[in-house]
Amino acid sequence: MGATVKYERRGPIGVIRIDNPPVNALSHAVRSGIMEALAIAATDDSSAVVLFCDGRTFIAGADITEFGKPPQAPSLPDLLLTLDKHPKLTIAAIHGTALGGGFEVALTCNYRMALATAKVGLPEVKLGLLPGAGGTQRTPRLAGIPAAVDLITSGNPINARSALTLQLVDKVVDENLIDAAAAYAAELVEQKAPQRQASTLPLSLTREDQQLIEVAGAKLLKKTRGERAPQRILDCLLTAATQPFEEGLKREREEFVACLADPQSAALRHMFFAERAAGKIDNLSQDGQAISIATVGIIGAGTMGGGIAMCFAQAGINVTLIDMTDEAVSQGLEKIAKNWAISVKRGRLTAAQTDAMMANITPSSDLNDLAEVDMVIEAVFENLDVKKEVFAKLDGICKHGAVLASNTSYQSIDAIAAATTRPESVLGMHFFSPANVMKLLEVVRGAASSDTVIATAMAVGKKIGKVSVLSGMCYGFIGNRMLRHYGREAALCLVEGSTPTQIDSAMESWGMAMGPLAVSDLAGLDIGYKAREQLTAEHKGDPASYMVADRLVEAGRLGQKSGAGYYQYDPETRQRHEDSAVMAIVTEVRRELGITPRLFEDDEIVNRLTLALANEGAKLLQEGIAQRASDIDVVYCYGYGFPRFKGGPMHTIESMGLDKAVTLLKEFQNQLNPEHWQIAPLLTKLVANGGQLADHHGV
Ligand code: 3H9
Repeated sequence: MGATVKYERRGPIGVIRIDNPPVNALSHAVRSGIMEALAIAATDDSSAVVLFCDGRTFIAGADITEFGKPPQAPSLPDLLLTLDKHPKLTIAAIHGTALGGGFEVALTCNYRMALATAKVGLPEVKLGLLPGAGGTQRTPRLAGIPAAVDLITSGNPINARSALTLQLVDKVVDENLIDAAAAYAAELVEQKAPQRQASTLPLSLTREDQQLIEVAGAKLLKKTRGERAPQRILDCLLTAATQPFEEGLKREREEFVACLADPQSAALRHMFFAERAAGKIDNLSQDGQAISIATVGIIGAGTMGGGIAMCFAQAGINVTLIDMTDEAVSQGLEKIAKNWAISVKRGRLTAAQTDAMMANITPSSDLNDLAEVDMVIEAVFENLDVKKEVFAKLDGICKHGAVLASNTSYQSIDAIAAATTRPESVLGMHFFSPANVMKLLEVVRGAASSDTVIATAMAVGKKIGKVSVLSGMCYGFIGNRMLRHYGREAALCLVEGSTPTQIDSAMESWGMAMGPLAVSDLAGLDIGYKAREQLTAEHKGDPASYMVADRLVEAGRLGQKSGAGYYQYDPETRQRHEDSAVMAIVTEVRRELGITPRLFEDDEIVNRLTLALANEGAKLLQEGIAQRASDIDVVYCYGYGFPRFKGGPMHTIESMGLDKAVTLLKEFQNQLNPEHWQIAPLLTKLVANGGQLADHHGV
């Protein structure tokens, strides 16, 4: 039967035991092994069969690495057909996470027992897929349409007790799962319990269910911004409620195959592996072991420092939150309390939980209180001299071995480290605003940063729920360095003839969470303005790319906070509206620059903005600033609202074809400012060699 599946006996009960680390995915070997074991159990003298997994979890789904490869029999649907019609009573014994195809195996068994700590779910939608082995047909038959809509369109797992309430699980135990499952099987045999098949349970469509599906469809359309899998799931659920089981299975199969062939699923599967790869650091030396972090000092109790403090306190790590004065730090604490109170109001946290989290934060206005902390994160004003001063002080205060991190967005980690006598302990930890919400953390390696501090920052990032990406040192690190090129092209499209509405709508229809000019308004146009004031003319770049923004600020239009920026904002709803005053400024700038406005196609806007990002991304990869192309995709999807179903800027050009991307870049180079469109040599090299970005390692 192979190494991954064994069939054994516990007295009268047959046990199919799966052992395919790390997550018991349903690889070809596992499917074949279960098929063989079912055949033996069908003819031996066992009275019932228990399906059980070794290791940390029940089956966590189909083997995602097999998607896109030639199919190998038995397929999961064929295996489940055999399981459904098995002559013996079948029981799934669930621990860890029964997900996707794994949960579909369990749903096909006659009964399900779970450990209280287990979770079950159908997360396929997060991979641009739908449950393709009966999940959309069996779930509503067991739990009803409303629960099935929720479970399958959200993809979020539920715990064992909720699954029990929904009748997706029949029994929950606290310990000794395999013993309890064998005893449960014996008891069911003793009671002559029927071989209950979810496939034979009745289901009909009530008016309420129909309405619910319609409302869910409309909501999802808005929320998922063009993702196709959620709508396909609703279609399958509708079929489940209106057609016989076999018809439903047929429909589900068709929709699953369509999803699998859809580029959205390829992008989402790329992101699944990209997120996991991002946490791995290439070439880490032997001594690069993460140290344990129990206490953290955060300097700066403003929006950023406060948000970072929340992340640590939520993860149960003690925080000393510092600001210049007691008053400033209490204001920071008040804001944190307010944010958590909103979460309590929305039912996401309990008051007891927020009390405990608040108790993890100790306020202080004395840097000396950081003498014993394991890690310090500085989040003060974005000014190199101020940061250097803080680090010089920390050098005299903090214990040996403490990790000293700066939350800078742009400043040189090397210059900051040079202010201390221990540059090996210094690195960048760049959080994104609002830090308690945004999942991205850029871990920035300075020239002297030790492998230990890098490994520690990556590990602590995971602990506080961030997706951490390693970046080398350059101005703006990975994300903001690329963003300059994206922002430049948005501004240039505007002066060349487009409008704020066309630019933002083009990018939003393509899938961005928010268009670039609306994002600038949200962040505050004064921020870029002040940053430019500190730059030389050369660093500021092409004046055409910031003249409109400068004039908006000078006219008092700072963005949403002043009620107007690239748009006029409704004070009540914050809805944006076009404003003729903005177009008057744009017209004036066009005249000064001698530009005759031309008509824009949305495609040009999308191509210019995404290729500007990807071209700079390729340069970062070539310079070794990013470890791998997929890390850049993680940065963009988690830090900049890039749609996951497009897979990030690097996946976007990889999937359009690097040759086509280079052809477009050459066109831009010929038609637009060639200085802006210097093609990354890595891209031309890969096109010449027929190579892929995914194969190139930046370090
Ligand atoms: C499906 O089932 C379709 C069916 O309906 C229909 C079929 C016809 N396959 O996340 P971790 C790897 S679609 C292959 O770090 P954790 C993962 O890449 C599937 N590999 O651990 C990583 O590898 P590495 C529906 C997989 O403890 C390692 O395992 N199921 C799979 O934080 C550890 O993973 C899902 O979408 C897989 N299915 O979390 C569940 N899963 O060490 C996807 C994991 O080389 N999985 N790997 O980087 C998960 O959500 C999490 O992995 C899980 C564990 C919660 C299980």
